[in-house]
Amino acid sequence: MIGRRGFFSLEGVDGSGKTTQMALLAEALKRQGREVITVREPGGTPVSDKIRRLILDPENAIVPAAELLLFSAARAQLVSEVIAPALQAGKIVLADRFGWSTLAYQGYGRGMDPAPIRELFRIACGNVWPLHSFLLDLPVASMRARLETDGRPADRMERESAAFFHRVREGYLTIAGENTDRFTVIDAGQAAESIHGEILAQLIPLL
Ligand code: Z5A
Repeated sequence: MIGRRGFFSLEGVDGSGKTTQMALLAEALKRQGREVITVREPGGTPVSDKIRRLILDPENAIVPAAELLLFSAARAQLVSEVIAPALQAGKIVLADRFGWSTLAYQGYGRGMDPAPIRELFRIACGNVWPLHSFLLDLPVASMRARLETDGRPADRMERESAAFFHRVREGYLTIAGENTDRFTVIDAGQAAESIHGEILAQLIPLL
């Protein structure tokens, strides 16, 4: 997939600080006078938000193939309705997760074949893909500690085992290692301001 100018994603396990960093980054870029939109996956359109509720509801027993298709369906709507038009209009798009999450969670986490996953990217995203992604890397134990501090009830994905999240984390590191030209791996255990500084320093020259 060829990365699109102005399109960036944040990746990492839950609690790695993506939401925090998205807010800091969007704020910094807006202060520079740039037009920025932020999106979160799954979600971001009426249909994608409904799919999000379906996927994350702990009451739903969803088989891996259906999970993969649901994430892909939510992404297809988001790309078509929001991301592609924003890029077309010359805006910067910051995504809290994009397709790399599917490779990490459904591919490495669930053990699904990456070839059909990549085919779904083509169907759902066409030629829309982040130019560069920032992997906020955090050990699973730290992730769990942060989520416990947050105190909100765990959703269907967050109820997965520690072994699942170890596979996801290792999967992310493998993906980033295979795509060094389109990933920056950042130690997410640092203070939020330090992480923000690293992301900003890498991103600005890419604009
Ligand atoms: N998923 C999938 O399986 N396949 C896919 O294709 C896609 C997604 C797109 C979506 O969850 C779930 O769907 C997710 C992956 C899966 N599931 N899992 N498990 P979500 O959208 O509800 O949430 P999330 O993306 O996983 O992350 P999150 O819980 O919102 O966390 P975060 O955005 O990475 O972190 P945060 O909210 O910024 O921070 C978490 C806490 O840590 C909070 O208390 C902060 O104040 C604190 N924090 C943040 N930064 C720091 C630093 N630097 N130091 C200390 N504490 C910090």
